[in-house]
Amino acid sequence: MRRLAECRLYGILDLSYVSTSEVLRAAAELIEGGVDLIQLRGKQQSLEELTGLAAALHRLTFPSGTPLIINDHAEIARRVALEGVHVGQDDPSIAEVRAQAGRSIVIGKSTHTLDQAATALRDGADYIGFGPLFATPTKPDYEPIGLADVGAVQQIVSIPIFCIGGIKRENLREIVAAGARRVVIVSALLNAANRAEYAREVKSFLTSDH
Ligand code: 3NM
Repeated sequence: MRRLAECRLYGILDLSYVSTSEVLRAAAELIEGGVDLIQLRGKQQSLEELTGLAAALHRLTFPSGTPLIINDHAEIARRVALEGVHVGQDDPSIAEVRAQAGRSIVIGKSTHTLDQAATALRDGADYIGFGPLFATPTKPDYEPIGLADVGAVQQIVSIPIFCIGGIKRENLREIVAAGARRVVIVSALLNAANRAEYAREVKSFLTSDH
């Protein structure tokens, strides 16, 4: 299984962009394009439906060595042998998620300020999301934080930091120039005409010298 430290491009299978019947195909395309880490995110689906999807996805991600993370539901980590759980600021604490999963898993936390990033590190997160850098249709009610703290967060947090929010091929250069090493891309990747090619280009940019 790929270690978090090696992960640079994180793709989220957000069920508001891919239908449940398309999600396995989308996952295969992301894996083909070299996405390092995959999350399943479904805000409208039931626990039962997400459990079934997570199990099917895991049969695809596991052999490829790609960690599979479930958004929000530690309960699903009890039922399916996926690799981790991602939680937001209003969700149960990292300690509660670890206890609920009942086994060793990766836990990621969404953070939106330097203070929240430092707190997530102290609380035992394995990685953080940091954003939204730009306005995003995926979380339209979130105020973008811009690039000002992208360099600073790398100085205060020793775990992997995945910048998120409005990231696409066109603005990758400025994000990397601001100090980002890792990114999450949701809509730009899922809406791409060729997802594997899109992922490959982003990954190649992230892993080349600048
Ligand atoms: N979390 P897109 S921003 C799911 O800042 C999510 O915590 C965010 O989607 C955060 O790549 C975001 O389509 C949406 O902008 C990212």
